[in-house]
Amino acid sequence: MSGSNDLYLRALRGEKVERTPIWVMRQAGRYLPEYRATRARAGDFLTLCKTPEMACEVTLQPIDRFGLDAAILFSDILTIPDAMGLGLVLEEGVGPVFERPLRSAADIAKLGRPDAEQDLGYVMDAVRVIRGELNGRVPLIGFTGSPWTLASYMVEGRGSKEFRLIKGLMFEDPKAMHQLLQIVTDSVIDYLTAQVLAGAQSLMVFDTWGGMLSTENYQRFSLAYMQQIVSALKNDQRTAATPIVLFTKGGGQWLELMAATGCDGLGLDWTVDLATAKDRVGEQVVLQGNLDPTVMNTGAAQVRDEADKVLQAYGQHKTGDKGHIFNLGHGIQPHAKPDNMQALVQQVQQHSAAFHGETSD
Ligand code: 1CP
Repeated sequence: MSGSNDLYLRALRGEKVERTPIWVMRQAGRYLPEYRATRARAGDFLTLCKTPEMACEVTLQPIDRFGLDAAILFSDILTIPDAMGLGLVLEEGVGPVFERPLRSAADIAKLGRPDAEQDLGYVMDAVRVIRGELNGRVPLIGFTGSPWTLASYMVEGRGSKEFRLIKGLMFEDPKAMHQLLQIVTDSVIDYLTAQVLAGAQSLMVFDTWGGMLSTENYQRFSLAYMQQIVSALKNDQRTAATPIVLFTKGGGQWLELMAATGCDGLGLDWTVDLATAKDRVGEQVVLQGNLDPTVMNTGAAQVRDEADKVLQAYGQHKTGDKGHIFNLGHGIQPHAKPDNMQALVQQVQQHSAAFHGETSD
């Protein structure tokens, strides 16, 4: 594939487009043999993230192989806590672990705000190298974790199922919790701004764990800080034109609240009915999603059928609708078959034009 494809950016701006663009969360990852080969060459995951040429190589692998409509920076959400001194390591079979998790209000009080260009310069270097290599082929997405999601890892020290420590902090010492969320938010704003200045053309905020909260606490401890991020970026002329997408996994009941932040798009997980989501907020924001990622572990026929159902659920793009970007409802899993990704991309790229015809109504 050659030339320049800006379909994804046009769709994210709510413009009328000729077909539905597609990219896939975790599109560079362990399901791809070429990713595993580069990771083996790097030695470990963090070296891969911290070596811009290698991060660039794996970012481009799924673009070269499948012809997706956007590239996402290869990095991780945990780079910010790492830069704050928590000591990130990726333990084989466990996942990311912090050597020095936050265990007290005193630990939180000691945190400093990283300098995005200095302390996270390897991320900005990766963005610059990737933009150069892409050479306009497809747009590049930058990203961050949400403050609540980052704070969860910083306090728990690793992935969690019960969120005992972070919720303990939230209920027992809300002042320290807010202090932590504020310094993470300020750091995220600096980080996203630096990514845009380095060349990121859209931004995605992964609120992977916001859905673990009650509605009231979601608003106070997750959404309020994502609101600060959206407002800060929209009020800064350097970042105002860069579209921003919020994704709260498990956040289907809060779409109106999320859309009201002034973000450009919402990521939807697979539990959300796309047709209903379109009725609720489809004239305010672009909707991104939401095929169940486990379908990618089955057969190509199933992938094609389920992809059609997602396209049909959004249905015709009518005047006033902001539009749809195809994605999975969460990251593609290590057991996914690469051939299924090819089938998915082809199905969406070939079948979606029918939903973009002229209709007045
Ligand atoms: O090679 C390996 O073994 C590492 C696996 C891996 C990969 C491929 C990790 C560790 N991170 C990544 C890359 C990554 N992480 C990307 C790259 C770009 C792409 O999408 O292709 C992105 C956007 C992320 C974001 C990320 N990291 C999130 C938010 C999105 C989501 O999936 O909900 C989260 C929660 C993380 C933390 C993380 N990093 C890695 C793992 C295994 C985890 C999950 C840990 C857990 O909670 O159990």
